Amino acid sequence: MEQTMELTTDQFIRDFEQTFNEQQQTLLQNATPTELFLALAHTIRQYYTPMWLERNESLSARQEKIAYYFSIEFLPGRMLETNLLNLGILDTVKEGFTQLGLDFTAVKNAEHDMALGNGGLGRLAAAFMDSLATTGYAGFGNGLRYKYGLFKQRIVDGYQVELPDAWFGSLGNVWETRKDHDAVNVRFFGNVYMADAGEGKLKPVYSNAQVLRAVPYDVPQLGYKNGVVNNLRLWDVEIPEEYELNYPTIADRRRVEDITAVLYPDDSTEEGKKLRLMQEYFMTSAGLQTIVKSYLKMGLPLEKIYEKVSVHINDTHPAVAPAEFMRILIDDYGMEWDAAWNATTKVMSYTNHTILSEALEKWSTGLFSFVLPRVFQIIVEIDNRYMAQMGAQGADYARVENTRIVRNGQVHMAHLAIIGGHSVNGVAQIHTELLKEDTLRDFYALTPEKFNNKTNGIVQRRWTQIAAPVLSQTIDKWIGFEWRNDIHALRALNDVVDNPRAQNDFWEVKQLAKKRLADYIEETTGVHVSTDAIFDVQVKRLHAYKRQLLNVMHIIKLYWDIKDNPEGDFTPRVFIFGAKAAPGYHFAKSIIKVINELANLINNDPEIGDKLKVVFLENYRVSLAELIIPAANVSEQISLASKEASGTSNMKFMMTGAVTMATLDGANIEIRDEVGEENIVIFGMTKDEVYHHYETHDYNARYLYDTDPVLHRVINTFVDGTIPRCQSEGSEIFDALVTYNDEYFLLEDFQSYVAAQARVSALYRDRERWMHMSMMNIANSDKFTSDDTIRQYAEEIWHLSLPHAGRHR
Ligand code: DL6
Repeated sequence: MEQTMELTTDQFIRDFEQTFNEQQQTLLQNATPTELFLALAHTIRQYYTPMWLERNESLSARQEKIAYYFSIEFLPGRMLETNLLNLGILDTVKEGFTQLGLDFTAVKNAEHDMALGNGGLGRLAAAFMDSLATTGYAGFGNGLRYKYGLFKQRIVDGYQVELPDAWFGSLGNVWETRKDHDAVNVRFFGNVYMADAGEGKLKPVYSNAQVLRAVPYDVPQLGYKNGVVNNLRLWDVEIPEEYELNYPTIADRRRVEDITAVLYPDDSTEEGKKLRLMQEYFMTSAGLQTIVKSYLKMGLPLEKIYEKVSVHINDTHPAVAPAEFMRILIDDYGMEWDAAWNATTKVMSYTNHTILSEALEKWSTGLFSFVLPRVFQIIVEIDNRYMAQMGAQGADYARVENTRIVRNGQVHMAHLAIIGGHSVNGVAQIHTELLKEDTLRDFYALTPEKFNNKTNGIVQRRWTQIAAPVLSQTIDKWIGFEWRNDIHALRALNDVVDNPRAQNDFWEVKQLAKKRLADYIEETTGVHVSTDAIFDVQVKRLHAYKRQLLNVMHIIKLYWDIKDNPEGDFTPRVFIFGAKAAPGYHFAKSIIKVINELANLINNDPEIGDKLKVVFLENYRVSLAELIIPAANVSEQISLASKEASGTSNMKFMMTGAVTMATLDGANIEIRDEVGEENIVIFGMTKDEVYHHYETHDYNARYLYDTDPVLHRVINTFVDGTIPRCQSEGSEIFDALVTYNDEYFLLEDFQSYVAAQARVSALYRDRERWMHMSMMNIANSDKFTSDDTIRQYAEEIWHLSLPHAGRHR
């Protein structure tokens, strides 16, 4: 049943003014957007706090099973509007602000993005938090309370410059509540040996360990109009009072505070690696300790903890969880190994988010046993028992050897997550198939029953109702309001995709979004772009496999086409990029530099004019995505087939009416299945063709470069001085593409990409056809709701019941 707050505008104004007066002690009209934001956030806190308390009480009274989602990243972006929307009071509050003569947009923009994530992985975790609350399932997040997010990106002379992202800043996190009573200790380093504990049992004895205090801060996760409030628990580190003397200087204390200072500290040094491992263990141990404690409060037997608790390992960062859980059950609560192992494997489940082996974490046994000596002992024991058990079952020796946890001096974290759990899932159909066939094929052969697929999803409410309010109103106009509560109702739009008046409305909506973005582009980069042009967008992390460079090569081709024939009949395009490169990823940073210099060249060439523009928007983040995505005509999803596990921006673009330019990779394939072949533009090799090259070693990039004159000219452009101020970056790119045989097959896919882009230009000129495609994308995007994805996790992996029925389905 829908449960929105009963709140009149007058009541809101009274509540807001009272909170503001108590907090700020100044006149409303003199207040800065930040002061207004703080007062508004505190007003909202008063609204949801009773629901939060009630939720916690009812979950424990009913002894509900809870799933805990452990993730090193959570990327919610701004929370203000989501909280208002989910409480059902967004319009009331906006109206209240209008009546008070205050600018709601300025206040909303005063909130810093909660940027505890890097990209898709963290955004997915945040989406799942929203969807868990919205569907009503008891699913809680567990992560770290970083003071600095990934990094703030500035572009200086075309180069990426990384600045600390002080999102936490002086305001802190207005949404959080410190839960002191749930603080626990976490132990690192030292020596450990097993001593006789009587009754034939052993207990660990530690010496010289470092003990740190983990203090939780809870951030409420509100369901959409259903009164449900779940919890995202973020851990912070403190020095326990009894150990204060060990940290006499500020520098000593800072070293401890580093554990929750920054997301993904540089791990190119041993110190950096150590810090990351400490971060991962810190949040995992603290989370698991409190989970066991709160389970025991129910008075139920610990061996049956799996009946009330699921722990989900999101990517390999929290993959120490099975070993730590074993440690807690055995060392802290005296459980026998077999009972503990039975409980552990039933509690744990794991999502893999990549087939790139470098992203599947491994730790050297030296470092691991130094930082976590007792956990290492347990891992070795798990590994030995695994080998023995598999041997006893007569499993293929080579397979067992390939899947063991401790191997060649390394601890393989993905292996621990798989062996120590009951479920492994990929995040799109093709990705799960690849895990089974390739990346994890030995595991699949040994334990096929553990494998399943859960295609990613997005919080469509954020990408429509918040990011694209005018689009949302237009959908209301044509199919009514039901889709706002039940996204599957969006399919009614299929009936009007060829209605000329509807097409016109949706065209105008896109033009408005493009105008908003064009203004932002002009304001931030000084580049004027015409909204008559196709807005062609690629926003995502910068990585060679995502092939931003293929996009660049096509832009260079267009540049030469116009230069060769300035009077030709071109369909104008604005290419928009947004991307952060990992600080240590040199090649990705070179691509950023080249994009910026190419943009300078093109944007300042009067002969090119409005036919072609290139824009790189700095500091891509959730709030910027909310501006960019609804304004896109074309969504670039051009990774090498097999490499993008799923992608989620592809889903956001689809649902706001962009047409996808796609390889058959990740969730693009499922998007094609939903919209139909004729409403998406597919190009490039299939994953089987890619694998064929891997098997036959027959790929020859230099041959393509030598024999295709267009490619030849495009690639030479990187090094012949046409693009100024990037000689060394251009050479690096040339070498990657030609000298080192083009790891991601850009040259092979180039002509097919160019042809597909030419099709896009022709299609865009046929407005009826284009609007049909665009609206078909919106109308058929419901499959990608994270509400349905999370239902599948809840039902098929975590086996949760529905304590509070969300009304949406
Ligand atoms: O599952 C969320 C997201 C996928 O949509 C992306 O395709 C995938 O690249 C990303 N994976 C990661 C893990 N590390 N790497 N690379 O971020 O997960």
